[in-house]
Amino acid sequence: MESLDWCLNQPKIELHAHLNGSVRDSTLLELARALGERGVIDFNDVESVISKDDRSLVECFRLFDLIHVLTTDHATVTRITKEVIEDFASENIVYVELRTTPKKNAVIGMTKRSYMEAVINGLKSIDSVDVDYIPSGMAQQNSSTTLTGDGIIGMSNGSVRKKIYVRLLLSIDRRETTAAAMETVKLALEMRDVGVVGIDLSGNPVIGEWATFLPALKFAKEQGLAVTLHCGEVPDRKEEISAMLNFLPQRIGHACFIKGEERIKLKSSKIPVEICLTSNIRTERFPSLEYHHFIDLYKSKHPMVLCTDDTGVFSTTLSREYSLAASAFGLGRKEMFELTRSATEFVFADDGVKISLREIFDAAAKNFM
Ligand code: 6MZ
Repeated sequence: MESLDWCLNQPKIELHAHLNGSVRDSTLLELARALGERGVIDFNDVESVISKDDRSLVECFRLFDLIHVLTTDHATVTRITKEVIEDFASENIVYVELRTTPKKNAVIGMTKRSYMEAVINGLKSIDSVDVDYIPSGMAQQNSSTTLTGDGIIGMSNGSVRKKIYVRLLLSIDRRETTAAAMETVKLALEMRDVGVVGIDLSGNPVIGEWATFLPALKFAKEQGLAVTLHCGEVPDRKEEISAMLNFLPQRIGHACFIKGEERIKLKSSKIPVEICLTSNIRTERFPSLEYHHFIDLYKSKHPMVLCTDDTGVFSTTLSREYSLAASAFGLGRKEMFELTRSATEFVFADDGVKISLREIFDAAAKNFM
């Protein structure tokens, strides 16, 4: 296995990370204990669910419902956003697209907008690293900083701080109606000035119909938002996969069960694929990595990037995903560096960010290849 340390140190790009799936276990347990003490939940039941290591896709979605009970209030959403971004920055992720499903909860006065404002407050509250989430042209330039090549900022006072670019994707949950999906897209459009760059379609892949989400996704595309779709996550979805590929999203996630004609269509479309190895193995999409479609896509030079999906739920990190790919598919350092660097070309942020990311990887190349 390529040393985890090396994978930890190389600059990385994360494009498929769900906020509530990336919460630290320690935070979930703390929140569960507090709700247990108030008699809202039975802590012992919840503790065993959170601490369990491998879970089927069905169990996984039950866990998400439980996590949402624990996290869905404004202060907690702010807290988990802060922690998740700090965790990503600590493993030298220089650019992350964090996705989350805006939620409503009338009892506590939460609207989709106030949920997202809580996320933004989380980004604002981070002081251990520089967080760039405001798109170019709207950012306050900090003239006292210079790039040193690995996502690290050299300050004029001599101290060294990390910098992470954060952009947000709003997720439509497959349980939602057309109207709810449209509300999410409209919110995304209103929040472009605070770093929202696109829309994701996710949620339990055996629920919901493509036709329900299509009007909102079309509208998003027409309005210039980028779209990524969870596509081919479960078997026997030929029609849906075909319709999704015809839609020409800017990226797709998973793509585990794209076979035959659709596989050919995917390859000729060059739509980049977000690959989540541990998630796919834990949810039993493949018996082992040997059967994973990573290697087929990689050998045919299809655009792709390694991602975590849910670092909390699947107990992984992006560094670990690179280390796994190295050992399972024989990637060397140069290949891993190039794999993450190539994602620069399909991030949803504007060209200014792409130029900065290219500079970061160019400067880091001498140390990592
Ligand atoms: C499909 C997934 C997912 O949005 O509440 N989510 N959807 N497949 C997956 N692979 C296992 N992992 C996470 O984060 C949690 C939500 O993200 C989606 C699900 O809708 C889950 O409820 P947010 O921050």
